Amino acid sequence: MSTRPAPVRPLDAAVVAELATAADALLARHGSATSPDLLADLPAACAALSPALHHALRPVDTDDGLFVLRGLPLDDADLGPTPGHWSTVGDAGARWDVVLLLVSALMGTPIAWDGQQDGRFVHNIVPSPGHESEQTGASSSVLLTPHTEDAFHPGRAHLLLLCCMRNHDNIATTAASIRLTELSEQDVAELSRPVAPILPDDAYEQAQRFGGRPAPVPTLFEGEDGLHLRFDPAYTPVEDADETWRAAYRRLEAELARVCVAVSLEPGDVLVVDNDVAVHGRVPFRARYDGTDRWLKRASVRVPGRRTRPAAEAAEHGYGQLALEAH
Ligand SMILES: O=C(O)CCC(=O)C(=O)O
Ligand SMILES: [Fe+2]
Repeated sequence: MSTRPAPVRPLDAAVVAELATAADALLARHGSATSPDLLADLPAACAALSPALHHALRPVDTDDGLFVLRGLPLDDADLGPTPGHWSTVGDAGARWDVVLLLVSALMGTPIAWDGQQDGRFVHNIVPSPGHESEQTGASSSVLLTPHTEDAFHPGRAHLLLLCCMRNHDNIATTAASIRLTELSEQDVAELSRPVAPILPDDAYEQAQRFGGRPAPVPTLFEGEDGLHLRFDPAYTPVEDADETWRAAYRRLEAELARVCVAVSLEPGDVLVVDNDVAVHGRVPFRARYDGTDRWLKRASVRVPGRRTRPAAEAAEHGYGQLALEAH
């Protein structure tokens, strides 16, 4: 794992105050962070924000495929206890849901999934009893292996946003960019062939019930601005693939491990990951289950007009999963 620090975009006091004021006004007007009217109001709210704030939320512009937005003040005492499961969060940290929705809408269009966390646009990532060793955000005791978010789905997000509520034990999110890897031309060509499918992950209720085997998809593909990836080894039946492809896949895994950075998020940090360029994961940790556990809020964003993916993805089915766009 590389010890390079993750790129940080500091927010100045004026921009922080503007974002907080806009979030508070939206929440006051609509009463709840999950209000459909609030979602519909996001483009108008963003249009009223300053050029400085728009500039701060310009596209990801680093080879790391990510940046950390830092400077939003979060007072731990205002938060209340970390919930033990996403389904019991209710309105806890609602102001931060709205901050994250504004940041999302400044960068693109927030999306939600019919079958995940009740269709909420902002997910809560907390360790949950009984889920310790899953490959989902609710786990803790196992390494969450680096993955493209919602890799199985052709409608997956272009950007993944993780906002840190609480992280007393400095548990790192990990991220690795395809742009920093060194792979031979043969390996890139091999991994650009559609050889193995990616199965839906355990966080999706309906997709689990969907019968039939999904089609094989390419792991790597050239887009407008360079190489991109769609990678989720924990849900890829690699053992069914031929040995030449598997060897190339192993070399990709090793390269991603070599360039991987560990980002220990601080309260108020928003990590923005380009989901076409970088994969992300998390180191293992011991959950506390005492109301002081690590707690992240997560949003998924599509960038209208972005052409980074193979045209063939348009023909993939979506497993009955409905992606809902905020506006
Ligand atoms: O807990 C983390 O740092 C990342 C978890 C994750 O993969 C996600 O929320 O998509
Ligand atoms: Fe993830």
